[in-house]
Amino acid sequence: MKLTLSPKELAQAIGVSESSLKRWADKGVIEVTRTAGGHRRIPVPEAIRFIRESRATLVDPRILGLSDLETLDSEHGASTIGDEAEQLYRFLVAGDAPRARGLILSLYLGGESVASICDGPVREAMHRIGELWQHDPSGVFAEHRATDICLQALNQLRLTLPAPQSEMVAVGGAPAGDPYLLPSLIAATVLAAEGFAAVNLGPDTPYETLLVAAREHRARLVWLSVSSEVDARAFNREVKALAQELAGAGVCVVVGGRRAEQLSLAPADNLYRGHSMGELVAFARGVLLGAGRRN
Ligand code: B12
Repeated sequence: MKLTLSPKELAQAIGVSESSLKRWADKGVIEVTRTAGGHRRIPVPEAIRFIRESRATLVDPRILGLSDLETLDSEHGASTIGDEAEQLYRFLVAGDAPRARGLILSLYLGGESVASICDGPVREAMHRIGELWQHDPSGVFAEHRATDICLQALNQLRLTLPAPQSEMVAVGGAPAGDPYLLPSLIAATVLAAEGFAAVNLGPDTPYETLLVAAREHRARLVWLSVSSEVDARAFNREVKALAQELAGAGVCVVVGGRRAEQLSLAPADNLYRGHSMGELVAFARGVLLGAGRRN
């Protein structure tokens, strides 16, 4: 993917004149950087922000390096609200990675938040895939393949997000023994979209490792995504200890995931449970607001 675009390239990508584009840049509607020779350059994440917010139509996605979008024609794109989960499910079951990635990207460019894409179509499609085969050998194959395609799509989104503006770091992962890759990557992407520098330690992360990483990065938020069966008592003890260790530094610990729904959490001032990525966004905004007030 390209790092920056000239005004002419972005103009061509969204089907407007170069002069309009330069005018918007000079009015500050689009933020530009300048080359050593004084020419305007638009960072790709800024171009994507502009496309999302202005609801511009991307007539030539290849210019931005987003060729997956070209795989979606009117037959394959999601045409009605509520259609997306069904479409994504079909692409994932068929192993059609370019269309699945293209669909997720097109929802994002159309203005949907990362959280709503993941709480909606991604969650629904993956849940359906889990139910369909109930883990017979072909089901496990389909689950692995669908997981990999979603990881590609999420990583692609992550690369289009603006660099974090603040010193706010979030660290997280799934507990030791938990192999699930997707929920923690989703949490990282959602937090990155909120402006955090998100450090995803991924599956199978011991509590001590989370603690070390949170301290090393001076994290303000720690997420824990629990999908696998855990020993409820040990979990409670460990998570409470983690929250207590981090309380002094003002770190907020947010626990969520399929299994977390079934676990009771020991009360602690800085320990929260979230049920969705939408709720994680709400916690993240609270942490950002609190930090703003302190600074
Ligand atoms: C992919 C998959 C696998 C893959 C995982 C690949 C990988 N490396 O990631 C593999 C093949 C390894 C696997 C293995 C198993 N699986 Co499996 N798997 C799935 C599947 C299809 C998708 C999981 C997923 O990625 N979901 C997508 C995410 C986006 O959804 P989510 O986890 O619900 O997350 C949402 C919320 O929970 C929340 N959230 C998540 N994390 C966080 C964190 C925070 C902080 C917050 C606030 C919110 C939050 O937001 C997310 C978005 O809305 C599910 C189906 C399902 N219902 O999810 C079955 C499923 C979870 N698996 C199941 C089973 C039975 C197993 C196995 C036991 C099979 C076996 N016999 O070996 C093993 C157990 C592995 C283990 N050690 O735990 C069952 C569990 C049933 C149950 N009793 O709970 C399910 C539900 C399938 C089914 N319908 O039977 N699985």
